[in-house]
Amino acid sequence: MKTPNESPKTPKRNPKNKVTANIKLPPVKQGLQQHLIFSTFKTSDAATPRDWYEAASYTVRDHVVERWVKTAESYYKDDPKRVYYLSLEFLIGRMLSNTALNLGLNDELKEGLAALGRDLEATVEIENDAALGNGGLGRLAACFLDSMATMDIPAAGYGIRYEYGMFRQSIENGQQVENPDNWLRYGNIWEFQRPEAHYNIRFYGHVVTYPEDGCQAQRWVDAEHVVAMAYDVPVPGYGTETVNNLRLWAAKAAREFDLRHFNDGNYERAVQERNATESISKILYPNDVCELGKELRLKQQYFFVSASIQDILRRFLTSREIKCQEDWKILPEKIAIQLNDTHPSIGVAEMMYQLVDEHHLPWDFAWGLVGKIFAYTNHTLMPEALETWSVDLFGRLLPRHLEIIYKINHEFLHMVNHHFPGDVELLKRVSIIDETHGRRVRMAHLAVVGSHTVNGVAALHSELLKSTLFADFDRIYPGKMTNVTNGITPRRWLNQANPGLTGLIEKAIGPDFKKDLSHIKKITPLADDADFRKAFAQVKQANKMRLAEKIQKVTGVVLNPDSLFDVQIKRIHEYKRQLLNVLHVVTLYNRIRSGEQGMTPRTVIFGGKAAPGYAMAKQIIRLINDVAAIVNEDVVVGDRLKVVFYPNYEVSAAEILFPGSDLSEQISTAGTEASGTGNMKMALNGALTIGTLDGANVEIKEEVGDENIFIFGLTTPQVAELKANGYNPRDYYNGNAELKQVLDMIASGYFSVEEPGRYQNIVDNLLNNDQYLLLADYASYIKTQDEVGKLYRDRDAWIRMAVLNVANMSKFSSDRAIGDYAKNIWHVSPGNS
Ligand code: B0W
Repeated sequence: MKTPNESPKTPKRNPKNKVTANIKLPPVKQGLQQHLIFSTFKTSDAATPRDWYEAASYTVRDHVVERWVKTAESYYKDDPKRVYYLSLEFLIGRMLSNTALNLGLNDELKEGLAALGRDLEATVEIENDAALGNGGLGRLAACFLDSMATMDIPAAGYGIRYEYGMFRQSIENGQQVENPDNWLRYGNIWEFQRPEAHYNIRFYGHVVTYPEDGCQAQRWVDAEHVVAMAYDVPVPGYGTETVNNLRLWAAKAAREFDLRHFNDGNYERAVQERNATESISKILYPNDVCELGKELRLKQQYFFVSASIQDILRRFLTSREIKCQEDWKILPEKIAIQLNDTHPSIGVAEMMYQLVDEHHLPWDFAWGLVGKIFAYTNHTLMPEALETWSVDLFGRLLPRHLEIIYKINHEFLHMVNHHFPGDVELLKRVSIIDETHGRRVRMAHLAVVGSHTVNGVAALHSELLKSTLFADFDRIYPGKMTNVTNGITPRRWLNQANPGLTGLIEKAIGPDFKKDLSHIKKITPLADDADFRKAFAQVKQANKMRLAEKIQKVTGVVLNPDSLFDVQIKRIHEYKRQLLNVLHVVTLYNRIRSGEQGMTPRTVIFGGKAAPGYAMAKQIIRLINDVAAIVNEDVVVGDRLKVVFYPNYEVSAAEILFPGSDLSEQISTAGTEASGTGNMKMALNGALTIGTLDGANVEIKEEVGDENIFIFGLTTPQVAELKANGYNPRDYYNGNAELKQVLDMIASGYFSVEEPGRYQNIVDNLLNNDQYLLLADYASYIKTQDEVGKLYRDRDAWIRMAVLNVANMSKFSSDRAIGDYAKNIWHVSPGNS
């Protein structure tokens, strides 16, 4: 049997032709010189910094390609079970520095560049971030790729090669302005176009029924075609030869589609249609945690999922002979597919489509396979993030898939009815089709029904999934819901971002922690070693100076590096409560203005993007900037308080911000942040957390100990109780003089004299609604911040706590998270390739 639509012909392999057997690469310095001439066509006199970046990238790339080919060959030969991570987002950031680090080439590259009169840091800075993601969910996918390669798991990522990634944020007159992220303007050395790996993706058309083997079969006809073309990006593991693949799909117009109009002489129309088709992979939607019902977005999802599943099946089929139905049985032993949120959950229907319509397997048999292949990760409980699509739109775009979903739903509801007879309300609640809001397809329900395992991303979140969002499903499928707490890759977030701290730890306990973070625990006794604490403090100070320099360069604000660097960097969202942080800033400002002495000097740094259509989030950015303008200019304040909004927060900025932070703000309303991963990056870089008992903060507290973290605010049950009993924010406003003063100032236009009513809506919202309970948590937050300020003055005690935070971070390595997925969900063993 052969995969339909398959155009790539996988060449027959002859093991004697191994190209990798005798490759010998020149030393890095020589590679740089050669690539400068042969790849960039420049002499060293004429070379620009970009030419040097390119020469360095080509040089490092040669090394990665060598291992990449070997890995691909070994996977082909050994035919292990493969893990496929499907994600609409991969926030991978810069490639050169990370690849050099993972391949162990950093020192050689630094020396090679230095010998040629170039600086490594300046060279890597030329590279644009690959910002193919919004925030935590996309960065998690990138960290997971790093861990899977590092742990020698035969895995691949699949996503979209957006021509424009996450918008670039600039701040003009205090307001967010979105600019296109033309990251591919100068080409991308790290991707390999694979013209031979392309698939037809279909949209629209209709379904016809025809007889087949005495039954009725369906066929999707008259569809429009788009071509998905592969671009491959290497994913090198750390301290291993393994280099996995990230395959990103770009939309290309199908050739015959164009020619029709060209032949009619209607060139313009042909070009327009080509552009419309190719727009599928044009932009990443900047839409973190909020529903977006755009047709193009559904097209994006189906486009990349269909291409990926066709590719997965093509690979499965070319590695074995499939003659009969029986031969398909091993499919779940050979592939595991992880759905990164509901965005790729159409994959459940697409797999059925491929198996039943294209490969002519019986429905029940195919459904049996699907149920062993897919697993789904949920990343949020926010109702506004739960994807649904109108049945009309869905049926127009993917008529056959809608039929398939109806059939899946029919059989699912039948099963539920069998186990819970007569519970009509239950059937309504769990149906994949929501009949109560104008007939919509609930993608989360499709994902749950089609997956063998569903996981949340932190212990609390997974418990809440079971008790709220998926409570019915937990009854229907006992044991299907589980937890895998998120993690971060220590390669990028410690080794690469914080070479100072890495060097210090390595000197103390040796290099093992770099490959296996559990070794970092060995620094625990050094928290009581005065010399170590001193060295630790020096590293932190140097990182703060580096950050202060960068901030001065991008914002013009001069910082006092001896002040407490209090940092909140993440997407701007009401539930993350950047506003609560602002209320604290204004409280401090008022205390300074009222003559209070002896306060700990602070620099409060914010960073993050607001979705362009999220008016309240944009208002919050503006308020931060307006407050900063007043506070930073006030001579009474001096350098006791500074406020900074760091523009265009992205992965490369994060690499400077995390190591330079003293205090990590993780202050979401309890029960709203699924996990958070910035909280882990901060603590690993020696910042102390001020946070609520939310998301992974709960587990960070467990690891570092109650005495090494600042916890405040209502717990999840308390939040629920307060809301149930009728929360009245005005009670808190009237009962707290400092809070009242702060809100009155903001409402009266103190920070917006040219437009006094500018923030009336923010204050009205807090006083009349306050969905995220800022006012209820204010007093506790302020009190805890006061303790933070006090403790910071005892620098030695502070550093001791910071050391203990670093020492206890091993749970939050993405290697641990991937170990959990491998063992409990994918059933693959690390290093079995
Ligand atoms: C991201 C994007 C979109 C969208 O574009 O529509 C919708 C939802 C998300 C999203 N991101 N949902 N949850 C997240 C974040 O995921 C990370 C990684 O698990 C968690 O640490 C965060 O708590 C969660 O908000």
